[in-house]
Amino acid sequence: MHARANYLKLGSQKGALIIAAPRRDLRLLRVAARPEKLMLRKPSGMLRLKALLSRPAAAGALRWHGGHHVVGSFSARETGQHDEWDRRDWRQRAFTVGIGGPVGSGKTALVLQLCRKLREHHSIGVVTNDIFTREDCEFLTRQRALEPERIRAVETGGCPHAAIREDVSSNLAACEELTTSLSPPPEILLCESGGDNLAANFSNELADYTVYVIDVAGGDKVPRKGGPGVTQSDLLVINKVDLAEAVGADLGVMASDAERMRGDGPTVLAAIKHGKMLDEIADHILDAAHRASHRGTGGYAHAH
Ligand SMILES: Nc1nc2c(ncn2[C@@H]2O[C@H](COP(=O)(O)OP(=O)(O)OP(=O)(O)O)[C@@H](O)[C@H]2O)c(=O)[nH]1
Ligand SMILES: [Mg+2]
Repeated sequence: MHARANYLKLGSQKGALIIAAPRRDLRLLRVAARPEKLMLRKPSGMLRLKALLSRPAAAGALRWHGGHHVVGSFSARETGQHDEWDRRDWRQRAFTVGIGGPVGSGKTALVLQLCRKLREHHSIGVVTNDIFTREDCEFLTRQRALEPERIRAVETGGCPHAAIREDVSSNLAACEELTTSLSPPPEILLCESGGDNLAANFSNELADYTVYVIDVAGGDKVPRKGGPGVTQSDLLVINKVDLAEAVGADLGVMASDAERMRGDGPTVLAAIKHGKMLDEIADHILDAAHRASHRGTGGYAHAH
C-alpha cells in the first residue's frame, strides 16, 4: 500500500514488510519477516501493524506524526515548501496561513491587524480555534475585521494542537467551506490556532505557511527553549517588544537566540497591537502567497 507522502508507506519485498516514513527523511525504519508481530512505535503510542493493515482505508490511523514532538529545524520544516504547494488546488482551499503560539501571545491581534491591512486589496477569510468558546471569532467580528461571513470559529474541545496537527478535519472543512462560499473567493485564509505550548505546530495538511507568535513578556528565554513552532515556523514573530523594559527582557538576546535556533528562518521583533513591523509581517505572507499562486492549480494570477 502506498499512501500519500505524509503517510507511512508500506510495501513488501521477499516476504518481508518494509515500513518507511516517506518524507524528507526517507529511511527504512524496519524490515520485518513477521509483520503481524511487529509493533510500530509512534509518539502517540504503540500501533499494531496487523490492525493497521486490516484497515488500510483508515488513512488517519496511518499518519506518521514523527515530527510533532521533534524540535526539528527550519531547513527541514514541512510548511512553506514548493513541492507541497505543487500538489495543491487553490480553488478547493485557498492559501492557508497557520498562526500559532502560546496563550495570549498576540495571535488574534495579528489576525485583526492583517485583516485591516490586507482586506482592501485582497480577499481574506479567517478561521479561529478556541478550546471551549467562540471568543476570538466574536472579537474579530465585533472589531469588523472582515464581513461576518468571512470569519468562522472551530471549537476544538480539547488540546488545541490536536485540531491543527493530529486531526485537522474540522479546520480543513471550515477552510474549504470559506473558499467555495465566499465571493470573491479568498486568496488567503488566516487560521489561528488555539493558544498552546511550545510543542504545538501546524500540520502541512492544513497550513501552507506558518507564523509563530511568542510574547516578550514570557521572558527572553523563550526563543532558546525552542520547540517546533520556534524552529520550524516559516516566520517567527517576537511580539510585544513595547513590554521588554517593563519585564526586563533583553531583545538582543531574544533576537540572537532566535537566529541560532532558526538558522536561515526569518524572525521579526514586533509590537503588533501598535502596528510595529506589521508591514514586514504582511510582506512575508504576501510574498509566500504570491509564490504559491504560481504553483499548484487555480492560483490567482494578478501581481501584488
Ligand atoms: N503591549 C502589547 N500588548 C499586546 C500586543 N499585541 C497583543 N497584545 C495584547 O495581548 C493580549 C492577548 O492578545 P491576543 O491577540 O488575544 O492573544 P492570543 O494569542 O490570540 O491569545 P489566545 O487566543 O487566548 O491564545 C491582548 O490584551 C492584546 O491587546 C503588543 O504588541 N503589545
Ligand atoms: Mg486568540
